This record gives sequence, structure tokens and C-alpha cells, in this order.
Amino acid sequence: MTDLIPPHTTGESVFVDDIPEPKDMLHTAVFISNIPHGKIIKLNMQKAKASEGVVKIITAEDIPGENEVGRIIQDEELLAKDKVDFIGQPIAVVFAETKNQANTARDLITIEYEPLPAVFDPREAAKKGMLIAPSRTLSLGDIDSIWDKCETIVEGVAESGGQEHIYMETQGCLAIPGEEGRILLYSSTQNPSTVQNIVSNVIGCDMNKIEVDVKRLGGAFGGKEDQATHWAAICALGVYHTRRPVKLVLDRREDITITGKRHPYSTDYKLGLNKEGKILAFSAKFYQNAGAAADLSTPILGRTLFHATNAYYIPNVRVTAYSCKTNLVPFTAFRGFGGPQGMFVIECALAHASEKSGISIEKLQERNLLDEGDQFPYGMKVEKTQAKRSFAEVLQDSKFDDLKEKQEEFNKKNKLVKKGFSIMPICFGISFTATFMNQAGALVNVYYDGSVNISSGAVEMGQGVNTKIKSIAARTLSINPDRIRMESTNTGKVINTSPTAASSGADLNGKAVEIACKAINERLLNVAKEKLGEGNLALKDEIVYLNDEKTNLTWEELVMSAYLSRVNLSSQAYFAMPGIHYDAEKEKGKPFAYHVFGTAVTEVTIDCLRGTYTFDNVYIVHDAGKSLNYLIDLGQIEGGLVQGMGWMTLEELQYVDGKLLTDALATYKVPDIYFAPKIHTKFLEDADNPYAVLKSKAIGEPPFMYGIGAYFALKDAAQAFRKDKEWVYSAPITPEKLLLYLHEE
Ligand code: LUZ
Ligand code: MOS
Repeated sequence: MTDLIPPHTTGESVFVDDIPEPKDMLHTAVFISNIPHGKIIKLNMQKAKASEGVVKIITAEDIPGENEVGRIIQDEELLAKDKVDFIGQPIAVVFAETKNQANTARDLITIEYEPLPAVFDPREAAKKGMLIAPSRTLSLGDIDSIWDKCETIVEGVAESGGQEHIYMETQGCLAIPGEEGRILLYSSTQNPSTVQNIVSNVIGCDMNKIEVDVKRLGGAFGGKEDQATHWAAICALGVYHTRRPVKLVLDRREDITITGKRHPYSTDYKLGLNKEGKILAFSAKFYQNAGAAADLSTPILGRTLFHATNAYYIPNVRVTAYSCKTNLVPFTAFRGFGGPQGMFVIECALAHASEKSGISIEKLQERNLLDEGDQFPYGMKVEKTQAKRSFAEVLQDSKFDDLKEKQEEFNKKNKLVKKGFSIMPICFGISFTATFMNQAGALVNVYYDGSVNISSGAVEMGQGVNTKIKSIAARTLSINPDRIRMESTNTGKVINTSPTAASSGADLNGKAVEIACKAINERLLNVAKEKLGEGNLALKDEIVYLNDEKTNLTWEELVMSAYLSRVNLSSQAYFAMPGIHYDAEKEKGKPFAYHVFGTAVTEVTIDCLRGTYTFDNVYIVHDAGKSLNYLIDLGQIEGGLVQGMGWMTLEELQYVDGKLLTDALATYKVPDIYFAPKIHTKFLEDADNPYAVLKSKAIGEPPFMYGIGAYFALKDAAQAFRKDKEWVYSAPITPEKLLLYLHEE
């Protein structure tokens, strides 16, 4: 962590807005739509153009290439041309000498619209046939004939809300003109190659004219997977028109208003059990609120379906999902990528079924956990499951039986304060579901003084991927990590990269770095053979060993000898995850290299007068394989958990007629340290994983879904106060909503 923490804590770390501003740099302000749907009749920019300091104002007309930022489906204009589809949609851009001048001019622009009817509800959109893409269905077994055999059947609606990323660093870019039309972009993106590609399309040039460089991000959480592109393209357009450097960093309110969030979903579910509590059948219809353009909605929808049965084996399944086009901001990737929305629904169905059947929720969950050889609806079989083991261990660690007993006693004694608990098992598939994206590259350079520079396709966004990659390289080369420096992620050094996303940053890029280091190791040991003769040669802690005997040859001497012998000390490597495939027609295949498992127990206390709540403890048993770095993984587990709890409880996007009211941190409440419970995390021991680098497992997204447990712990506590009232499965359960549940007739 030496590289990561000191510069952060001293404020030395450079983010886009900290880069020393180049001479003649222009500032940018974006003029956005303030109606959710309408034709643009007239745009008045005279006053703005005459305003002080303004150098250029551009609209769709001024785009030399394509006015298009959609990656998977090309349905999203960078600047609205004839009509607007959501509040916050960029229409025109002002470039001016100072930020204030840019903002002032922007505020002088006026616009006339012919308003069109707007749709905000995904079910209404689906009814009108307004889909982003055809619906998708996964199925297993024979769902139609099985309902008759079920002892208990529950049906209902489950809704989950959107979620704003609140990365600490807002979206932005600094663009610098180069020779021959080249543009260098310092972009706050998880996805340098897509920024490079989309910007080259917008400018109308080849990709080799655009260089994207990313040192680090102040957080991303998926929000910068496909939505960093817009700001880079806008800055590049500024460079194109003025040949001056251009910067745009959104302020917080703009960022919340204009950029996408987690997709809200509304879902119909039906679940059937036999007498013993075995799930026989599950069906669901997911209505995803995609917003006004596709963005990543289709693969997110896919992941919702892949995770619709969470960590359970269900023999008969039919799940269908609709990506519904509405007049809201295009929703986008957010940690879990549709998985949490899927997993929330099956947990709602199980909670409902537990109530109706009288079988306790823990029995119901436990009875249906995945076993080796069980099949997912997408055809893949479970190879090695840690579902039952993590479930059993977390019940032990939390002294679950005790806890339950004490809670019952507590709830009997206390009228206005109630305790509740939940268990949340998780199963998350690791790999980009688009198989081709599971590739990575690396470039490892050893200088002749023995120091090492590493470039990889991974973007450091605070998740510690550089620390992990550095330790992979240090272990593979058997040198001190302090000799290694991580370079910025740069499209000139490692090309055609996939976004750092899908929890796969260290998996894929770490593997490429390992391969590159092994190649260098091999070349160096050949040099050692020249010097020391034949035998079993190895490098250990910067010393060459011959037949397990220490020699005098050090790393530094070996590297210098290699250089003098004209041996290549630079190694480029490439990794593609083997063994994965998917048939989109049949909806069957092996989309994931492996799964991550774990279970959380959540304990909450609610104040029934106020509707407020305190999460006391969360116990987690998590399967991290052989963790690459326990401290980093612990940070990801705790951060993911609390972020997931925020999604389920506090964080609420409130819209009125398509306008987001909760557009500032004063009105959009995210969890803080006082909200966080005591977190007791245990890593599964002897957990192994043959499919990822050094037997590790991906960490980024899976722990987010432990947070779903918060919702069900609250339900449990609330129902201890009010047994008579039917629970409505709608997240987030904010204190206001909880209070209404507790006291409304
Ligand atoms: N991004 C993506 C993701 O493009 N494909 C995925 O499957 C994915 N999964 C999780 C998070 N981001
Ligand atoms: Mo993501 S949700 O960019 O892994």
C-alpha cells in the first residue's frame, strides 16, 4: 500500500482537476435540457456568444464526426439535435476563458420547446412497447406443470430504487491538443479504450490520434464505465474547434443531475415450495427502468437474469426481463451490474414464502442453497460451491441461535424498540457476460538499474488494483515491491482494453502482468545460466539460487548482465480467460469463469416512535479464494456492504415529472461512519480457486449484495412491532417509509 496511501493522505495524489492547468486552457459549461421530453424549436445563443470571455459555443451542428456516444446500441446523441429525451440532456457547450465566464454565458442561453408526453414508469413504457431491446428469458425445467405440485405458492411485486454513485471525484476530463490533430485526454474513466474509440468517432478521426491517460480515479463504482465518455468527447470537441487545451469537471449537482445511476426495477414474482420447504418453481418478470438511451442497460438486464436465483438451486425457472425506455437519465453500470436487483427479488419471494408457509426463513434459505453439480438457469453447473459452508459458518460465528433467542426476549420486553435480523447468502458470477471482453494486456519494463515499471489495462479507482498487481509482479519476479512503479493506464501502452469493471480488474490484468513477468524471469535465468552454468536456477528474494544453493548473483547484477548481453528487458503480455462461452440464442452456456460465495447475518434495532434504525452488527463469512491482499479485500467487503445497505435503506431518488429533486448531498443521503454497523468479517479458510491469478477470487462487486440483508433485517424488526400489516416489498426502506409502515392504518 506504500504507493497508495501516503499520497492520498497527504493530498499529493493527482486527480483530473488537480493537474496543473496548461497555458491558454479553456473552461467549459454544459447547457442542458430542463424538460423531460420535447422538440427543440429554437435555441437562442446570441447573448451567450457576446458574453465576456466566450471563445466558442457548440451544438450538434458542430460535431465533425458522429453525434453518438452509445457503445452497445447506438441510440444516444452526445448533444441533443432536434429533440430532448430527459432532464439533464446536454444540448450546447460553452468554451470560455474562465469557469465563471463559461457558466455566465451558459445561463444566457434560452430555448423554446414543443413538449411531448413523457413516460417515467417502466411498466407503462413496456405496455406502450417502448423497449430498448427485445426481452430476454432464461428457463430451466418445466415451470408450467409444476405449480400444481407446490404446497405453498406466493405471488407479488418487488420494487428496488435507483442509486447515485457519489464517487468522490466527479466526472471530468482535461484535453490537450497535439501535433497533426492529435488529442491527449486525461479522463476520469474506467474505460480508456472506449473513451478513445467514442471520441475518435465524434471527432471523425482514427483511434491512433486519440491518447487516453488515466492515473487514478477518485472512485467510480461503475458510473465511469460508459459515462465518462461524454465529458471526454465534449473536451475533445473544444480542442478540435479552438486548438487550445480544454477542461470540464462537473460540479456535484451537475454530476448527479446529468449522469446515470443504478437502474430502478419493478418485478412480478411467483415462487412455489413443497411441504418440506424445497423450492420447486420460480418465475419472474423484471421491468428495468433503462432511462432514455440504452447505455449498458442490456448487459445489466442479462446479469439480473443470471443472478435471479441467487445462491439457490431451483429446478424449474422462467425469468423474463424487459429493458424499458423512459424519459429519465440513461441509467448505467453500478457495482453489481443488475445482479443486486435480481437477488433482491428472490429474497423478497423467499421472505414472503416463509411468512405464508410458516417455515423459518433460515431453514428455507438453507434448504435450497446450491450444491456441487446443481445447474443454473443459464446452463452452467456449479463446480465448487461455498454456499453451504459460508452459510453454516456465519451462523456459528454470529451465534445465530442465541441471537434469535435474545431478540425474541428483547422484543417481548420492549414495546417501542424492536430488534430484527436477516441472513443474506450471495452467489456472484465472475467474468464479463460479453465473453469477448474477458481479455487483458500488460507491459512490464525492467530498467537496467533493476527498477521496474508496469503498465496494465487496469484503472486504479481506489480499489487497490495497482497494489494487487504490484504484488503479483513482485511475487512472480521475486523482488521487493518497492522496486516497482505502476504507470498510468494509457491507450498507447496497453491497447484495446476492456473497462476495469465486472470485479475483474485484478483477475484479468493481474494475469497478463504475471505472464509478462514470467517471460522476463525466463530470459533472466537464461542469462544466469551463461554465468553460473547448468542446473536448477531460480530467483528468490532478489538472489539467484543454483540447485537450491544461494549464489552471489543479485537481481541488480543479473539485470545489468542481461542488458550488456543484449537481452530484451521489456515484455508485453496478453491474457484471455479460457473456458467461457455463451449462446445468446439458446440462453445457455458458461458465461462465468467461476462464482464468488459468502453469507452475511445482519442485526438491526429500530425505534418504533421515530422510524429510525441502527444496524448493530453484521457478520460475514466471505470466500475470497486465496486473497491477494487481505486488507484490500476487507476494505472492499466493508465498503461494498455499507454501499449496499445504503441502496436498501437511505438512498432515495425522488423525481417529480422527471426532475430529480434529490440532486445534492443535502437531500440524497448516503451512509456515513455513524450509519455503519460493527462489521465482523471472516475469510473462508482453505478456499481455493483454480480459475484466477494466484488462486485468488475477484472482490469488487459481490460484497455489495450483503447489504440486501439490511432490508430484511428491518422487515423482521418492523413486523415484531406490527404483525397484522402486510409488508410491501419496496426498497429503499427509508425511515419515513418505515414510520408509515409502523403506524399507518
Ligand atoms: N460490465 C460489463 C460489467 O460491461 N459487463 C459485465 O458483465 C459487467 N458485470 C459487472 C460489472 N460491470
Ligand atoms: Mo462495474 S458495475 O463498472 O464493474
